Amino acid sequence: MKRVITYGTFDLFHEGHYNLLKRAKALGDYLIVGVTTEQFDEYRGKVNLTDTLLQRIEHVRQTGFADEIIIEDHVGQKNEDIQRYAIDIFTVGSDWHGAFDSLKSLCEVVYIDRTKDVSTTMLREQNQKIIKLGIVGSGRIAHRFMPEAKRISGINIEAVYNPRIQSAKAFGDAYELNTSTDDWELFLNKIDAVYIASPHNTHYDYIIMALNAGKHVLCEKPMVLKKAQAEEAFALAEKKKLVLMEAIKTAYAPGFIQLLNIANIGSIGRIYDVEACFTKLTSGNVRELRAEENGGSFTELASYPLLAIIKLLGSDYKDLRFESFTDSNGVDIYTKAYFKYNDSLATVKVGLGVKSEGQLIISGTNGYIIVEAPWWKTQGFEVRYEDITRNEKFFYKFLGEGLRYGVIEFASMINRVEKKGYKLTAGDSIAIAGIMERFLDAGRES
Ligand code: C2G
Repeated sequence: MKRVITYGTFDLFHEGHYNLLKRAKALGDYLIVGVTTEQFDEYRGKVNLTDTLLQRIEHVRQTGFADEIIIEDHVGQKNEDIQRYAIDIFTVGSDWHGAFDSLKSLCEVVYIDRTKDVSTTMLREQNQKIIKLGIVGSGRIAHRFMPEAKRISGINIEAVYNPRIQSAKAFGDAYELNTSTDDWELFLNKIDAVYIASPHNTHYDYIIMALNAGKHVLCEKPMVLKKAQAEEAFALAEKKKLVLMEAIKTAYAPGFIQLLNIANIGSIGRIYDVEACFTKLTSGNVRELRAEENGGSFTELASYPLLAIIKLLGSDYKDLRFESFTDSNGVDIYTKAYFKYNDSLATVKVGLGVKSEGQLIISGTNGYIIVEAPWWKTQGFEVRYEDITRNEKFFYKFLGEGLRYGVIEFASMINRVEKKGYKLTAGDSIAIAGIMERFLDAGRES
């Protein structure tokens, strides 16, 4: 009996997949089909799947060609499966020609001719409207955004807007965008959604103008520096049935979401304390250090620690105070914020002129969770107990700069009827804006 194995995502199951399975089955007597998990596809750089794993498995099952269906969830698994299932032939479509030659030491490797003119990407484009995205601002963060956002299916970056036309043109040329402009109306006419990557003092006006023009908005952090502005912006988005999302990348990263899950199921008991630190050494005449642009370590960096605190403890704190050291321009270069809740404490530590260990520690009655620096790019964490033999480490993928996770969420929210997510809610962003406002007010009073 000849045993054959093949693998795939089989998203938006189509004729190409059907032909491949039919021909794979014809190569032998028994066919095993490995269907990839979303996590494994994300690891391979395939994001934005349409069908769930169970739907994809069901489509493979319905062809009647698979004698057995397995799940592929990690790199190197093919090597293991071929031995475990005593496979004679490994097969895959010719788009992979040569890619699996290393398996030839274990079994025969056959590349089956791919069916022409049909692919999941083509079908996705027919089914779903591609979101045309425009970028406001063409500075550092916009440059970091581009290589990440370009990988996301379902989104096409169309245009860049900057009131300084030279800067817009240089950016548009570098990334071959269709439109580079200093004309706001022209810019809006080309797009469905905007990513606001301009200095923070300009965010509010752009958000309101974009929402009023019917565009979805993804805005860099800190979204706004006043609670009332955040409330107004989210109310407007809701009224207009548009997505408004703050781009705090950590909130959308798989490792951070899993950290919240593990903390919230009581792994470490009741949470008594959250300590989060983020520092970055910056100098010179840069926006981050300019008083007139609301620079400083708190506005620049505290979004991340505040995210962790609000997600873990909520926003119903009873007391909040700040201690800062400022430079000669009155800009804070080192700040600590102390939160007191009814039954827990939290501390933020941020620095633009002071360097420290960028870790997150969540302390509970049974143990604590430590997320090593840089915790905001959550690649893993450890749950530690009094009895160290129970300690457990968790690892996750955090690809590139991690900006892609926010973009993926943004795209999928736009495609959802109910324009609401849970990873970073309007309430979370409003609470963060409220804390930023209190910090700036405290500075003015002192
Ligand atoms: N395929 C095909 N003809 C098409 C499209 C796809 O023959 N027009 C084949 C692919 O070559 C692959 C299978 O159908 O063998 C599944 O394709 P995908 O769902 O795109 O999965 P893929 O990313 O190719 O997974 O571990 C996963 C495997 O390595 C391949």
